This record gives sequence, C-alpha cells and structure tokens, in this order.
Amino acid sequence: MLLTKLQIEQHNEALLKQHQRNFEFVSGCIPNADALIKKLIDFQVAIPSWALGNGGTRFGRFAGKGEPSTLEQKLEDVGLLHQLNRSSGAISLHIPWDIPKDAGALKQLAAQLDLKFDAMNSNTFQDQPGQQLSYKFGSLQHVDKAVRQQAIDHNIEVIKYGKELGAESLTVWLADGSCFPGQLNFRKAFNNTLDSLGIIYDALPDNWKMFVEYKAYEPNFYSTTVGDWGQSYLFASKLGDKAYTLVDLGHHLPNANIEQIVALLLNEKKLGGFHFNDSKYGDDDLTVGSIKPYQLFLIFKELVEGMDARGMDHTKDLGWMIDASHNVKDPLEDLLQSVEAIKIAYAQALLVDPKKLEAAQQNNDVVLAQELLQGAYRTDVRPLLAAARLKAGAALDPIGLYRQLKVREQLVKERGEHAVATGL
Ligand SMILES: [Mn+2]
Repeated sequence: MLLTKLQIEQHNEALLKQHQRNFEFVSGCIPNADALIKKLIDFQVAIPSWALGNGGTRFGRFAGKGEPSTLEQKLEDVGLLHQLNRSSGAISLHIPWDIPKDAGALKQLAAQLDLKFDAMNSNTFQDQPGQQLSYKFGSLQHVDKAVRQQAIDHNIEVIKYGKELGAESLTVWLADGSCFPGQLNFRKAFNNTLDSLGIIYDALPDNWKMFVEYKAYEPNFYSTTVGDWGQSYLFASKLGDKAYTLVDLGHHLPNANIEQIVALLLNEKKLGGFHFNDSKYGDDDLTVGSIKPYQLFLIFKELVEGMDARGMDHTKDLGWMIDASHNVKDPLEDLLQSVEAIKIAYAQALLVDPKKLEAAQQNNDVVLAQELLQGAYRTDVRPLLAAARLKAGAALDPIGLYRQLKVREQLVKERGEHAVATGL
C-alpha cells in the first residue's frame, strides 16, 4: 500500500499552523536552522527487511497481522515508511530470508519507491532446511574445514546477490563462540575465522565494504569469537582497507562507553557502520531512543565531531541502519519512532558548538563542557525534523497519518490476518 501525494498534503495542511508556531520558537533560538534542515533531509537510515514483521524471543513469537510475506511486500513497506518520513530510503536484505528471484524487477520496484539496497547480511547462525552441515558448533571458526567452507560459500553467494541488486556492503555477524570453558581453543577459533573472512574478503568487489559486527554474548554464553570492538578491530585491520567494524548498540556489556568506542574507531578509520536499537539489559532490540536517549545523543556527538574532523560525508561515509525487533508494537510504527529518535540525536549533536566545547576542554572547564552538551540535548529539535519532512514532501506527523489512514487495517485486508514475514 502506498500513499498519494494528496493524502500527505491534506494531512500537512491541517497541521501547518501549529507546526509554524513550533518552528518559529525553536529556529529563533538556534543559528543556521536552514543548513541544519538540509542535513536532516539528506540523512537516511536503512530499514532491515527482518524488522517489518513482529519479532519474538526464544520463548515465543506473537505474529502481527498483515506482515509482508514476500520480498516485494517488504520493499513496499519500506517504501511506505519512506513516503511518511522521507528518511528511510534504503532497505537491508538478509540471505536466505530474502533471496531475490528476479533482481532486475526488484531493482525496478526499488527505483519506483526511491529506495536503495543497503548492506547485505549473511546468516550462519542457524541451519537452513536441506543444509548439508550444521553450524551448531560455529561457522567460520569451525574445527571442520568443510563447515567453514560451507559458510564461506554462503557469504560469497550473498555478495553475488548484492552485486545483482547494486548493494555495496556485506555485514557479517557470527554467532560463533563457545558455551563452556574448554570447548574451544581461542587462538585456533580466531585464526580459522580470520582465514575464512579473508577468503570472503577476496571475493568483495572493489567498491564494497565488509562490516565485521561484534557481540559480547548470546547465543554463546562463555565466549564469542568476535566478542567486542577490539576483536572486530583486529579482524578488520588484518583483513584490509575494505573491512570495518560495525557497532550494534545492543551488543555490549552493561555500562560500556559506546561513544568512546565510536570516537576511537573513527580515529583509526575503522568505523564502518551502525545497527541502532536500544536496551535495558542486553541485546533487547528495543525501539531506538526508548531507554537511553542521552547515550544516543552522546554517540552522535562523537560521530559528528569525528566525521567532521576527517572531512567525511555524514550521509554516506558510514552505514546507518536500524537492527531491532518488535515484540509488542506495530513494526512500522516502531520503525517510524526509531528513525525519528536517530534524527533527533543527530540534530542535537549538530547543535553542539565544537569551538566552544574545545575551548572548555582546553581550560578544563568541566561545568561549561557539560552545559554545552546538555544545552544541545535539551533543545526540542522536533520542529526542525518536522520542517525537514515538510520540505522533503513527507508527513508532518508520520505516525499520526499512518493511524489516520488506517494503514495497518488496509495491509491486513490486502495480505490477510495470517501473513507472516520471513525471519526469526
Ligand atoms: Mn546487529
């Protein structure tokens, strides 16, 4: 289901006066509102195909209704999100859940919806029907060369699909590790993984990037072979210039200083991209910004400063993606909230005056440094985001319009109550 231009315009017309009052108040308090709005319009966040249906936990999955059951429907859902916020102009596919049958037709559909294909994701964390060898004891790290080769071949196949669609990056997340002490020789596991990743790396086209994602624990509970940013950095450094670390916000041990990790990886030219989500305990995959919005702002503050220091393009030099799961919310509403939270943090980070902050740091003026950060964080930038949406042809209130038009009800009518998305 897609919206018409008229539906969006009528919605905006009704909210325009209130929006203008809000915008005038905020824009009066900040310098360069126009430049900031331009940056907000350009900033796009990729939507993962697996977040379009309800996710579950190991205890159960409560499927939603009208979920997209084909790849084309997944593209349509992201196209719809992009119409509502003009900030979700890319989709990230996962193989084997999203094997394209007709890449040409899919590219055409993506072009119609104004979508790009973001990072391709491989899957060696579960066994597929008919698969010859099992990943129960790992994939790229496995003690058996034949299992490693199977996982390597799978990743190379994912690159092939990505090439057909015009994607330019491969994200490798490994569940590899061990559940008990003594199960694994850490050095051998590392070296096997490095050798396997090296073969995949050699199959990357020149313009591609490889993102090596890390995770502290789960599904293995004693060790993870790419367990933290240091281990990911080691792999990325040894592999070469096309390999980068990917930071998933939920993949750290409690209280990790993610903003510091981000700053140092950027400094070392090894930060490749992000998986945004939020968590209270671990890899909860909650809506971005729902639990720790200040941390998200602090991360973006480091991103903006670090990228500007290196003359990087905010819109395309790092991969921005949501990686979340929606157990109890409508996935599309949750994704609208997530994109909004990311862009709020980005806008607030842009409000930090780098010269004033540097001067405060040079003078060891701790109080002023905190005032500068919190002054930006406590600014209500939502009218700036709304102004960016209005200018880009999106809805002033995306969730409001989604509900007003009863989009989910329409999708249920089109697809049926029991349409279930592929994925976990
Ligand atoms: Mn992730």
